Amino acid sequence: MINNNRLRIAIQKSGRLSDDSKKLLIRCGIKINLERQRLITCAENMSIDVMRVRDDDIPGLVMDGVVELGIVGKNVLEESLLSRRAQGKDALYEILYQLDFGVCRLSLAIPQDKHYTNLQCLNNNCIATSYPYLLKKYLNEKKINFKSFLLNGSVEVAPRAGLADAICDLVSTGGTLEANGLREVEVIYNSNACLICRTGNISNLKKNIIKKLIIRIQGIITARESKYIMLHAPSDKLNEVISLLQGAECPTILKLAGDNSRVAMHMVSRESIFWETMEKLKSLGASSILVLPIEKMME
Ligand code: PRT
Ligand code: ZN
Repeated sequence: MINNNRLRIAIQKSGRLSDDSKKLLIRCGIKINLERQRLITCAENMSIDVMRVRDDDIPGLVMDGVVELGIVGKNVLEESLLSRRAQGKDALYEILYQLDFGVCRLSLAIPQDKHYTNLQCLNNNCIATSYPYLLKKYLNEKKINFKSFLLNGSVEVAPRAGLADAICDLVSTGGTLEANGLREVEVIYNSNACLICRTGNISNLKKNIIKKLIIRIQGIITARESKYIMLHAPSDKLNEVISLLQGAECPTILKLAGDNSRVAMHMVSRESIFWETMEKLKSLGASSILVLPIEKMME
């Protein structure tokens, strides 16, 4: 039985977004036991219920007001939005946060040996896809005639099976396309997971929990992208060291016991530190260079 005073969040039950979605909620401090195969799990320490469903159902659950929040790929969200609009249904939601997982692109791909110079080469082709609305939007804008062939899985085998001339499917590494003798010719949509919220009446109680969650998510994501750097540097090279660490905030400079020519520097960098940067620091005379992950951040 759903308690209406509790904030409801829908995440993917099992698939590419489920682990990252679960981890994000847990790192936000929500205590949930997702071991049991339940549709709805109640958090022990906050007024939050987590609903685990197929990713395709998440936009509808948010837009129809069954849950307040959802974590879903923008590809699924946009397809569902276009499909609802085509059926004359409302699509009321807002994207609260772009998440740093589920990164992929929806692309057009053709058999390796098929001639291709530009989109016109796909004129009057039959294109297999699970995303007919996104495909139609893109090709209509480019004034390309085509026929779409709806497949909900194994889209990449369609050309070989003689079902289509080309495909429009999600790509991340490109390995699946290559293994199926296909090549990517156009990216039609870039996607990542996002946190969405339904619009309309939401009680102040729930709004406050949502605000708190967003601040925590922001803290987790900036912490993930940031690093804590500690190093020893020659006192006369401080400016050069700082200019190498572009993403770093004002460093803390500390004296080193028994060494007046060098100082210890501590700083938070908003960017990843690559081996190349560490090598340059070393050549400036820096030593004991430590790059540490940060767990949480609040500004
Ligand atoms: O059961 P349910 O409906 O919940 O899951 P699903 O099978 O529909 O979705 P799932 O778990 O496969 O993907 C969920 C979401 O993850 C997608 O909607 C995207 O937002 C995101 N995502 C990120 C991906 C990929 N990367 C991805 N590579 N979804 C699918 N793929 C598939 C793609 O369809 C192709 O078959 O992986 C293959 C290509 O991968 P590469 O690495 O070989 O290019
Ligand atoms: Zn799905």
